[in-house]
Amino acid sequence: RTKLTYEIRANLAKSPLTKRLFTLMATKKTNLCLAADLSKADDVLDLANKCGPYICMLKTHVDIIEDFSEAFITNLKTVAKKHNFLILEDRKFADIGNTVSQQYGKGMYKIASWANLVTAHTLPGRSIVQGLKAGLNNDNARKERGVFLLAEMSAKGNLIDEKYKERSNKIATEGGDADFVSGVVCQSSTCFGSPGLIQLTPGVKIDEGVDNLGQQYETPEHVVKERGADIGIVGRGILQAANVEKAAATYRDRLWAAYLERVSK
Ligand code: UP6
Repeated sequence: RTKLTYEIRANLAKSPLTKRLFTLMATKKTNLCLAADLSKADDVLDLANKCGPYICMLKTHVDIIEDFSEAFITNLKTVAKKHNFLILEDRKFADIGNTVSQQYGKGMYKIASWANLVTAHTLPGRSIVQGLKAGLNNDNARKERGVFLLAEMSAKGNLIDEKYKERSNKIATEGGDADFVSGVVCQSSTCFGSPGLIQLTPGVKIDEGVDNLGQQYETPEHVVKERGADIGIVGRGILQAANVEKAAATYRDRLWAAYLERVSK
């Protein structure tokens, strides 16, 4: 899987949205996902405007935003269209299907109406994917939607073991949900083998190390070449830079160069 180009893998993807993401990465030449972990709507929009040209996806935690409004979503969608990136709401759903379907489609945020992609834990089993699908109402069901399933975490001391990882892989690759699962959030190339799925890897920073709350970082080159990341997620590496636009360009360049090297060998 990790030796194939994104163009080839676009043709192997089973969901139209995954194909679209692979193609977007290949044409825009970026495998950078920016984690926009800011608490003011305007700050997220400003960041998205500045870094938009360098990213394939913007990752949100909508429940961090203090002044959330429908206007924010309208504006975010406009910026996403202008700069050609997808929106991933990192909700990390983890409940029974019936609850998840409501959390996805209803409430204040109506995530299913605007997020191209979401994340979910595999802890509840396959029903979590079915619950998400059930959360798409008639209107949203016509839009392209997908989920990334968590099979590993970057947090130090997390409880995920080999068996959990293997079983998560099965949920992602087997069964009838290939049209909805876009990939896996994980830390190693052994998480799954299917070339039609995308590996999303957080915990990426030029200065590797650990933060004071257990987040573990590896360099862009390490996550792409040694850990099998197809897309690297970068938050504070960019957010805390003096110039976010310049930092986004640097991360894009380094992640992309690592990918080119990986597929050329
Ligand atoms: N994230 C992780 N590790 C995981 C899963 N998700 O860090 O295993 C998410 C966090 C955060 C981003 O929720 O939004 O990726 C990482 O941000 P950082 O680069 O600022 O640490």
